[in-house]
Amino acid sequence: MTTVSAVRALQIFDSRGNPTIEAEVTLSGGARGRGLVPSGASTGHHEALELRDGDPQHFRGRSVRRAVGHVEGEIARAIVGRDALDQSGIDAALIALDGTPNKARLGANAILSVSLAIAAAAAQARGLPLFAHLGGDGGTLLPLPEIQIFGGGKHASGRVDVQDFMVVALGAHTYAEALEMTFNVYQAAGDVLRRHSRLAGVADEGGYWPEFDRNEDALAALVEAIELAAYRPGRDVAISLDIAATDLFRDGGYSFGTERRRFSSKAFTDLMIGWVRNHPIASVEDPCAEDDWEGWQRMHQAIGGSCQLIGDDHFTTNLARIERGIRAQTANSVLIKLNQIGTVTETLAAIRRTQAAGWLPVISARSGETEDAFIAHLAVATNAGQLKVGSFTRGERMAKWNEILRIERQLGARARFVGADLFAQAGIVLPFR
Ligand code: 2PG
Ligand code: MG
Repeated sequence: MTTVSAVRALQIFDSRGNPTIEAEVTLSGGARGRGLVPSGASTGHHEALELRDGDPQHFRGRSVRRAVGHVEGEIARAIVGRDALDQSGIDAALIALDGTPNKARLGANAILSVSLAIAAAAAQARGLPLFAHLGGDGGTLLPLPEIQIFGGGKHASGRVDVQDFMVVALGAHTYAEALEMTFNVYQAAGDVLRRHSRLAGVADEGGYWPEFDRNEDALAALVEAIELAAYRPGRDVAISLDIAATDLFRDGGYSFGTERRRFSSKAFTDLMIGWVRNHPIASVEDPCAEDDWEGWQRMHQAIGGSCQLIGDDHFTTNLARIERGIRAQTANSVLIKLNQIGTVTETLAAIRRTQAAGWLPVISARSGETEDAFIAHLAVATNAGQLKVGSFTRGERMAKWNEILRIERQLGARARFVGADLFAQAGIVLPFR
């Protein structure tokens, strides 16, 4: 009943309109599952390879016909006849079939589409929602949302240098309350930008695209929005930043293009440490470039006990890099993105290792997303505790926030929400709480 009988693939389009891949797996009992693959813009160099055709005549080189061909050819031949309940066996077979360390031959997008589709088909065959299939009875924790209010960096033509200005509703007692608080701040932030004539548009993940001359002006505007929504900055609603500093790093130093400022690694970490100390910031992601290990250690020493410090490009959901970070104490949290590593099994291993170290996993979408809500299920299945999906607008973002509401209803009395207590559980004492 759960034997893979067919594997198909399709070139579809992501939230930026770029081609991406969808796989569909059919099982012998008739169950079906789909896997839709997202795509990043501010990508880390250690990510698994996203295979694109590179033909300038089609979609500016971005089509994924070869990846589709790999799924329907080699990959289908390798997994038809296998048991879809054996996710780790199938994922291991896909990794071995590819044969490269970064899935460069078949493409991590091709491999992930199938890995996701296998999980979805197996869940359907078992008659279980995806989170219950992936997490068993133990996955019951609803995530604290990290939601983007302003978008910058590569997602908004670099108009502000910092990529994501987000909020976390620390004062929320339920998931639904966290959404309502975020809605209020998002709406207020629009009012603030319009009032200051700083609204330039909407960035890739649905956050406002602000036109500021200094990055810290955006921080100030966000605090103003929190207050306008009648919340206490820090206590009720805190700030979460993704600096995406790999994109700011060139020739051994960091630069803020909008401010025409350049920094040594030491000067940039000092600036980041100052921001965290002087603003109600609960979480900061990639404040250092991916391989600036010393900068990361300096950051961790200075703020690791009082702020969530997330590695995204720094770790790329890669177990070896996470292990090295745990040994070197460079962070206290790992951003988890399925397509950085390329299979469900490796993603689950990265989450488990993060949790075993007493660190916090944050399950994340990409800037180029699809309508699929797999990551909402992944967050609950693994009790990750946090979910980052971009803003509180646009279908591809809302699909994930809404899916958590459905999961909450399915879980009924078993659903848990611990909200801001997560940080204390990981030994992070937010000074303003
Ligand atoms: C990130 C993500 C989401 P991208 O950097 O965390 O904001 O962006 O998918 O472009 O890497
Ligand atoms: Mg990031």
